[in-house]
Amino acid sequence: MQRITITLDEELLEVIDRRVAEHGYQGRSEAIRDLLRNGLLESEPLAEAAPCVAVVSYLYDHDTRELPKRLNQTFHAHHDLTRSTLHVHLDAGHCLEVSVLQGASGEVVELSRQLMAERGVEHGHVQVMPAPERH
Ligand code: NI
Repeated sequence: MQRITITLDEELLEVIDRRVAEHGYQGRSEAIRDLLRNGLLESEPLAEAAPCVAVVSYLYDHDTRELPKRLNQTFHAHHDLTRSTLHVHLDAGHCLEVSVLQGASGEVVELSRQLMAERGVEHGHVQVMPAPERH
């Protein structure tokens, strides 16, 4: 085990200290180690060809120019990867969508990035899980 020094702002330290107390950690080091492990695991990508399923969620402003149309076109262009999309009209102008994608990891990740990069799409999040091949 090695000891390192990191610099964090007060605000972040307060969040970490709350987490230490709430989760019953022995100290800050243990909590930070856990957070680092989770963060590093999450970013460990699957092989491009590996079959996966993904949950993509995002919020958008319905009135952003042509956005609903552009999203719809993107999904149709990749209908082979799209299993289902849940659309919630949050209020008069905002929509929340949750899409389930399935296919080769490389293509699924590419499509989810394309969706989240659309102008007007906010709070994009994607969770990729290994899955068996589609039958
Ligand atoms: Ni809507």
